Amino acid sequence: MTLFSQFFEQARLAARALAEFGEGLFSPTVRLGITGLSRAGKTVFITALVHGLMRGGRFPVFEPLANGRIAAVRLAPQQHDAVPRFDYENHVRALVEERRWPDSTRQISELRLLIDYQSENGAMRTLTLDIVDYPGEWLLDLPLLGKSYEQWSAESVAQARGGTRASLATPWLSHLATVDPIAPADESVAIEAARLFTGYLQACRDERYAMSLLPPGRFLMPGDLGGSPALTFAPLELPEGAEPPYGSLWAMMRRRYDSYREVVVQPFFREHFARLDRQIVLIDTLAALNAGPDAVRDLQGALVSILDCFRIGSGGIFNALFRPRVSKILFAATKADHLHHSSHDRLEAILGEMVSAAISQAGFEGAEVDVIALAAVRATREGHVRGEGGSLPSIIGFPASDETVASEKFDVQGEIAVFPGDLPENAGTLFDPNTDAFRGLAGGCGKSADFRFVRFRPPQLEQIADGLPALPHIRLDRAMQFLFGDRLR
Ligand SMILES: Nc1nc2c(ncn2[C@@H]2O[C@H](COP(=O)(O)OP(=O)(O)O)[C@@H](O)[C@H]2O)c(=O)[nH]1
Ligand SMILES: [Mg+2]
Repeated sequence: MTLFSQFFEQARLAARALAEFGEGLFSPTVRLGITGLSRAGKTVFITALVHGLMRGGRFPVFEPLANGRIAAVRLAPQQHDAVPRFDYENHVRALVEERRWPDSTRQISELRLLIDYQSENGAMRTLTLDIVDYPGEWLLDLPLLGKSYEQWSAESVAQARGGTRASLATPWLSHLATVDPIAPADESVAIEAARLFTGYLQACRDERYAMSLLPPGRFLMPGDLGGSPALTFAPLELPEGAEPPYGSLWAMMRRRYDSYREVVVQPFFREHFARLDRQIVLIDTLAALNAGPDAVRDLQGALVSILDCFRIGSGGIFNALFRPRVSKILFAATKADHLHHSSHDRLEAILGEMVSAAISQAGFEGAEVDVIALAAVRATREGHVRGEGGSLPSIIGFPASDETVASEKFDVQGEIAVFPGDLPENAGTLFDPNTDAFRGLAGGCGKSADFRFVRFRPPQLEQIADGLPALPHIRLDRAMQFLFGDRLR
């Protein structure tokens, strides 16, 4: 970015901040970002939160509701006309009436809620809560803004050759070996390279491997850009210190990488990310534990990248492009209902360990950060099953129809009880770099993996006089209190 365009950005942001500040004086607004990698639980979280607020769910820790200060919660037309609306009505129907998990979304979307409440001094007020759902994959693109195509290529190729990734990258790497970067640009070579590279990224995301750190984010979550030239590029193996010959494949790939940064990455950070006030980052910690130590390390790397986006006052190119104004960030381990409650605190401790390591690695300062283990929707109840060592704390629920355990498909109609495995008391043992700390599915051990978390169907609800009640949850109220409870005082 040139100096002039940086200056222009700064001026534009300052003008906008002033305008939004003025607006905020009349109607207080919180823009709450909900992010997380695909399948972390964003859609379920937003649906359960909105449904719970509108139906007056059981939220003892969410103070304004518990104290009866919330008079009404309603949906309102959103602020931005060009952003898709979060499809709340369809998602809630799926979850509550049809007892199936909502369809996954691959886009940014918004939903506006108006909360009428009585302030602590007795006055009636309305808080506007703008909920913004966006793919966490897109946050992982931030580092690309500071990297040339050549740097990114070298790093991506090196990364693909190490650890678990190597075997998954074979088809792409063998193609790469046949590509001459200084040959004349050829669209069909670019398409094939992008296809194989995307295939490699997708294989890494597969639940057996559950890798997290996989930029460019739009290759996995294209939004509305699938198939466009800005997404049709891939790393090349390049001679060091040289410049691409005019008209070469290398030159074309570099141009597309640069467009990706300009037309995709920068607008996202400027138009959406920079406007958030509060943020929850949903993390499927259990999926990483399921997959094994490599996935846990990879998730750790992704957390560092994510925190980098929220760093205030880091200077340089990022701050010229946007100033994060998020004042509170909550990292949440989702799907805690896959564990017996005796393990909820342990799950929180595991994520807490990862987040504090990421905070020191990223040299993070800025927002207030907290960590929680939650289930936006509780799909299970608890019980005990008899095992070899006596009675084991287990969870009971209806297995999702497509669920398999150690490659055996469930064909049961009724409920099942599962012992999901014990999380370690000392979270540190999971991150010991000197040992393969535990066994996961990526190791190919299937049945002997240390943890195996089963997917359940959403819970059955008892009909009440005026429809279906709010969904059961675990600690959703604590998350709400942290994220916007203070704005309802
Ligand atoms: N048991 C349980 N499963 C959940 C919960 N949240 C998400 N899931 C599961 O995770 C899947 C992905 O969730 P979704 O909200 O679509 O993820 P997104 O891609 O981040 O929007 C769902 O289809 C459910 O199977 C939860 O609170 N409890
Ligand atoms: Mg979603």
